[in-house]
Amino acid sequence: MKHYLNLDAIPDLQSAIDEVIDLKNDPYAAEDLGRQKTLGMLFFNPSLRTRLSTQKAAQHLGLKTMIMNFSNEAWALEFEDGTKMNGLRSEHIKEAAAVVSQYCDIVAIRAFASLSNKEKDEEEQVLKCFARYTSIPVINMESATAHPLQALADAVTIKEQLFTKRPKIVLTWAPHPRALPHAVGNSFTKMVQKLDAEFVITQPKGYELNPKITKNIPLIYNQEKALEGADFVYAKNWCSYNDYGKILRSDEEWMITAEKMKLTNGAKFMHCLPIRRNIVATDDVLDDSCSLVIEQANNRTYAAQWVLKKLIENG
Ligand code: AN0
Ligand code: CP
Repeated sequence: MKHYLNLDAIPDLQSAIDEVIDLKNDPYAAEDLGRQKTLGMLFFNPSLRTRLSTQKAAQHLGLKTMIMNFSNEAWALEFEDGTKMNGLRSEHIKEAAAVVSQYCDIVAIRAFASLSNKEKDEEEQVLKCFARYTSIPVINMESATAHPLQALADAVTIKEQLFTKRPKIVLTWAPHPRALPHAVGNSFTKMVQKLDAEFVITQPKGYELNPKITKNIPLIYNQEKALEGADFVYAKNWCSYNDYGKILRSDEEWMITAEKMKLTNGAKFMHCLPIRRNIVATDDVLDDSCSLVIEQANNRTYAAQWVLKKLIENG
């Protein structure tokens, strides 16, 4: 594994899940592995879980961390080639990436979708430019189109429920007042396709995800029908992909409630967090023992630790 830019970097998801669980059972087992090495973490957007869990993962491996917020601390970066830099952007990615490579042994980057320009977002300019101009491994901490650390943690959380039968997993769109990216939905969808599970997506018309990612997956526009017999309900909002970046509707009918959970096979409730209570899901769902959201966040540490360990071992 050279970089961790998306789930394709994982050679075998089942073994990765097992190895993440091993790390969770003995987090400090490889405490010397990262000694005298530094992880740089660059944020172009806010974070709670990704920042703290990745830092915690680094601590377990004896890695030092350096953190920088590009939204308010660093120089604004230029990513285009050959531009005359007479605007607001003070530094080019070519220098910035080369400099970061000198201070750090691994660099992790969070750079969300703009949601205003689909082509640009799909180019993954920030992540790809770092991968191109650094000489060190790059980790995706949520880019324009993918959140592979979240998806690996979610895979582990599902595995921990020890299902003896093939589970039914439902990814359901849920309302949100702001336009949110597709990254979590994309990576969750890609990940579940590698599990032995029945998988269904449910959403209102107009909220279809990128068809290249959802091809062959049953899409049911009736949420209550989709929830029938579910073992896992994964809720997430995303904005329109076809009418890129738009909120088409925000009706409460799609919120996950305790009533709706009764349609399932006693399903576990999952969400990547942060979640807006009584918008995406009601208090009685989040406060019920069916909710796995806190354990999902816990597993972020060991998913990140697995990625860091692989990159150090290979490097
Ligand atoms: C982000 C998103 O939906 O991609 C981050 C989730 C991990 N969520 C928000 O911006 C609320
Ligand atoms: N789930 C997740 O990535 O959370 P943060 O945005 O708080 O990092």
